[in-house]
Amino acid sequence: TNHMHMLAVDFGASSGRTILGSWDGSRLTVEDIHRFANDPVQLGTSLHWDFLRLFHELKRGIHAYKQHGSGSPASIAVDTWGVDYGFVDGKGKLLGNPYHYRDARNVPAMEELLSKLPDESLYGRTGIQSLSFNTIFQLVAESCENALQVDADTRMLFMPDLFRFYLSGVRSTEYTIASTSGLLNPIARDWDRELLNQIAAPSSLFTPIVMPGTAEGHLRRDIAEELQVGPIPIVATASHDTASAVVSIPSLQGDYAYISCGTWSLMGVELDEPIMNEHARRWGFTNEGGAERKIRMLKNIMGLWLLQECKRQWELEGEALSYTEMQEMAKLERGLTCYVDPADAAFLAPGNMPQRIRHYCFQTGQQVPQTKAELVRCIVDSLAMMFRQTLDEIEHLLDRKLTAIHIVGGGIQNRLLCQLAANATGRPVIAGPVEATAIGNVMMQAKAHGEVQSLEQIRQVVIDSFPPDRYEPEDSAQWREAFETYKEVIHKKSVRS
Ligand code: ADP
Ligand code: LRH
Repeated sequence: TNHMHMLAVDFGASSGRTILGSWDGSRLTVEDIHRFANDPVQLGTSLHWDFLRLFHELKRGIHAYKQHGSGSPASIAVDTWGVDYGFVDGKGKLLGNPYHYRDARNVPAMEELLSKLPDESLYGRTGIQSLSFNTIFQLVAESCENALQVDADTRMLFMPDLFRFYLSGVRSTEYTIASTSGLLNPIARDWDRELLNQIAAPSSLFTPIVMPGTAEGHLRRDIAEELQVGPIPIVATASHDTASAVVSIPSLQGDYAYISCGTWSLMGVELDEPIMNEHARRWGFTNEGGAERKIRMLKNIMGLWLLQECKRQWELEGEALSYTEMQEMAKLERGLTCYVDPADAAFLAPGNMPQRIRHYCFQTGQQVPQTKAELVRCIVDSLAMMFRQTLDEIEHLLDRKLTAIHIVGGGIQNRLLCQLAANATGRPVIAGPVEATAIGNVMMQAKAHGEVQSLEQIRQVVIDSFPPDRYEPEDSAQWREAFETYKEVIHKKSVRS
């Protein structure tokens, strides 16, 4: 093989990046060529993504590649966060601006649907945990606003499909992103038509589903002319960011849990078939689709969102801190003094996070964190505890012990979190790669080009190309004891509310 260049465009919920992947036939190197913020916009009473700006950044990334001077890339692929979508009419016009999954309209829509269709039966059909922002509930909200009464040529496209459509003109739905919607049958890996009927979504809205690693069309001629590049092939990669992240876990064993750690912490295991029993439902596990027909059985843990919102609040107050500073100050704290339940619905919407965390601690009769350092430490301790609890639940569901925790994504730059995750779980934490999502995105493009054949082969490439860091568990006895306190606090709160 000659050197091959591929562009991965990874839109995270907090920031996006264009990564250049260079493949030499056995190893991959990656290089950032463009980075940008992804700031949602509150417009009137609604919270939206700024799709036009994001599409502009996508083009700027392709332009940056051109400046880089490496000739035409072999392909481009886009991945994004889960669940969100837009509508495109028969003429290719975007109808409205895509909503942000944290928009307030989803909670009542979820309650409305669950009052007609109990969670047990919904979960039994889809294997997806009922979170208010799942596409299915968003569509119920659309339906209440009569927004699903569209003409027969209109299609719903998930965010990566939407970007791909505006790059290539092809309207299709990639499997891993569709699997986040709560609209698929996880065994058939296809739309659950009966369910679509039940929520009054016209079946004409939904396009055929393609599997990740499929080349589909080329960069539209008008964009190619605008950017003065050639007819670059466009690939449908594992276009749910978490699915691409899981593709690049550097292990060939099956005895670990992974955490894809960014805005969210997605913790779980890779399986061949979903686990959809009553324990899995009650504990909040979801069964999303992975590359190579795998199932990602995982839990959506609120994650570093809690830190992001503290950081944003402190900026508003004119006391900006970097993530590095936040982490350094929290490291000096004693720790294990107070906890929040990261899954508490009070933390989902954007807002004054320090105040909400103090309120939670006050309500649960704990020491209330006063300083910024105490607040950050409370969040990181709580996340580590939730990882421990989730590990226990996964081991129970699988009926076997797991020997390591793999953490990938931007969150591994929080070294304190990695160490505390090891302490809390009593397992070594293997951290990296930091750009797991973009790497998975690129390697699924390589697969579409026939450069690699299997998930094992891809993971061997990641092992050879991106050596991870390792954290050994410390202070195990102290953490075991503290875990009992954490569980009491969480339990007390959930019983009261
Ligand atoms: P997403 O894809 O969801 O937008 P990323 O994978 O980019 O998220 O990870 C973003 C998170 O990484 C931030 O919320 C922050 O907590 C963490 N992070 C980024 N840079 C640093 C840093 N220098 N030190 C510690 N944590 C960091
Ligand atoms: C993480 C993520 C996660 C959820 C959420 C909405 O970026 O994709 O897996 O789906 O966003």
